[in-house]
Amino acid sequence: MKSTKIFGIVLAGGEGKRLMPLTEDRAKPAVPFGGHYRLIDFALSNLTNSGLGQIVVLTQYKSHSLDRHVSQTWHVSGLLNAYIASVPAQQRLGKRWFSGSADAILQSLNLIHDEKPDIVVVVGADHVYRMDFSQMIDAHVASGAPATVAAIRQPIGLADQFGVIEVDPKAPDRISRFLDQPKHTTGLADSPDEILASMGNYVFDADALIEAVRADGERTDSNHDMGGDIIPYFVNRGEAGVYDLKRNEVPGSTDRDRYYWRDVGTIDSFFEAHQDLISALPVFNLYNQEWPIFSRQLNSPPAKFVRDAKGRLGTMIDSIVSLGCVISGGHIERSVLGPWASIESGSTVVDSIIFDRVHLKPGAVVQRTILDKDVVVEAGAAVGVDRERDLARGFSVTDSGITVVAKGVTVRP
Ligand code: ADQ
Repeated sequence: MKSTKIFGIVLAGGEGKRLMPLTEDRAKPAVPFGGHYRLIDFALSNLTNSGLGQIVVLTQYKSHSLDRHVSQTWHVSGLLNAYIASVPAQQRLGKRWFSGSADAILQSLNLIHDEKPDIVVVVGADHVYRMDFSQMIDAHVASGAPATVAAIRQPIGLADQFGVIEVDPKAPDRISRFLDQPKHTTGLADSPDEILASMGNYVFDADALIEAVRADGERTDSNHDMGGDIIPYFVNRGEAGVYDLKRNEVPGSTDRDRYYWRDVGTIDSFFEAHQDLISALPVFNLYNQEWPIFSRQLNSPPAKFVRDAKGRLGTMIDSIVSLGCVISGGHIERSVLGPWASIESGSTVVDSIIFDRVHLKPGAVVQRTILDKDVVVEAGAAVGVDRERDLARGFSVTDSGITVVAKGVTVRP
């Protein structure tokens, strides 16, 4: 019997405007997350743990650090023709960039033709979750639908951020209506405060996907988006199935994180997803060894907590600290530190997220703040404690009071 051949496409070309300034210099899937990960590691870990061997990452916007991360971290064995390849926009259909995620696939059809898969799995690159795609593929094949959309229940107040799925109660596995980021919608029959949201992950019969993106490419009234145009195309033909994440059993998951999925598209949701990592009983468990989240291997010494010259302790509680950090007489609380942070005497980091190589000089204070790579906080300087002052210094501050300091900036007293 011929085995089913599966090809994975990761859509990684989004700009991530709402994550500014973290996306000023990098594509959203390359934004650091949880210490030494990057957002794309979640999608790629899920796909590889699900057994996919041939995966392309379609990039476009400020893709340099993303390309470098994919090539340095995700080099898989060439045996059995397994690969994860980052593919930049190549202008194969004329001198234009991708106009949307469906156009990215249309312009990359040569990659599908090369492999001749039966099934194509298409996923976004900016969510934090665990999912076994092999189970979704089995459900897709069993349903007979040419397209299947992964879905999760979300609060109705967030409906305008998602593709919202409606099903006919008589055929609950088929999508009857799909509304892309609707302003108004009604809740689920069994739960009026919730909607069924598309996770932006899809399984297609390869020939049906090819036909759909080609037909979409001919249209002048399309934005050429997967969620906005391709999924409605299948729904209008009665050919779109839905797969609720609730059906997915990921090895090693607990009841707490079995149904965990976060779109980290805004600074607030990015911040909250970090809080989900660091409690004693984490809402999202990075330590599940049966379904590892892979990332780059740092060539670095371990983290170190030491007394400073005056005997003040270097301490940390409810936090994650990456390799290469040195905490000398400083205190870290409810925070996530990326690699090679240097936290000097008497400085404190509370409720914050710190990216690679940040340096806090003696007596610095960081609260409810995200510090991008290579930020230096000068001795005695404070950030995240006075909103007006942070705004006056050119930092971003969200409505909920999270300050973000861009890459390489020096914070002065
Ligand atoms: P959005 O995330 O708003 O909604 P979109 O901006 O198309 O949709 O991004 C989807 C993925 O495609 C992201 O990973 C992004 O990086 C990538 N992408 C965007 N433009 C691209 C381009 N030109 N080239 C390559 N890649 C590109 C989607 C779905 C919704 C669903 C939410 C879940 O459209 O239906 O509810 O995800 O968060």
